[in-house]
Amino acid sequence: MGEIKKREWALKLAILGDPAVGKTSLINKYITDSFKENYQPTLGVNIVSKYMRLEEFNYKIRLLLWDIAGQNKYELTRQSFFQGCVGALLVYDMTRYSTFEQITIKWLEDFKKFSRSDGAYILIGNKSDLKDSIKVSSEEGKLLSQQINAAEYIETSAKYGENVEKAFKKLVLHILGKSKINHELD
Ligand code: G3D
Ligand code: MG
Repeated sequence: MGEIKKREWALKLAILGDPAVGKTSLINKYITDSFKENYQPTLGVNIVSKYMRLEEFNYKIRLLLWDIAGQNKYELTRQSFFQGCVGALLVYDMTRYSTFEQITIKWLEDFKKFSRSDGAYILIGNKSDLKDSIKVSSEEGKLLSQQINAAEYIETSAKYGENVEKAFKKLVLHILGKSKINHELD
């Protein structure tokens, strides 16, 4: 093939985690660089899209970010929620231990059961800015990420934007690294 064509690649990503861990805040911060103070539980499933520029690739990458909903609605739509999903951010709240435990009990389990077997996932400890209320240590986070074979462990603050862009970029790079696209680009 002679000419180099710019092609578009769409990646469907799931943002998973217990209620109020900061899933919607992470997405909002990433998409619009804004942080809403008022908590509005997501109803149903929210899908937002954003183009990502990666110098390394001659592809235009369009991210489709699937954000869960109230638990019950999600149970009903689980199948379509995960269909075609190639990666996930597994998010817990560093100030609430139960949300950390639910990563293995529920979210990773769901992702493995319902999405592609070669999907990549990153473990996210969110609310890193709430230094005085942290209940899950960085060591525990790192250890869990190794135990569950997560591609990375990243601590974020959706409130201040710390590591938010990095988290999405790392996830995409891991997905691209795992997929056939690398060979096509050679
Ligand atoms: P969810 O989509 O996972 O359910 P939300 O969670 O994004 O709606 O966030 C739930 C609450 O946590 C919101 O607070 C939100 O402002 C807060 N939050 C999210 N991320 C962070 C963070 O990084 N740091 C801090 N300090 N707070 C965060 P409220 O008070 O509105 O319920
Ligand atoms: Mg939400």
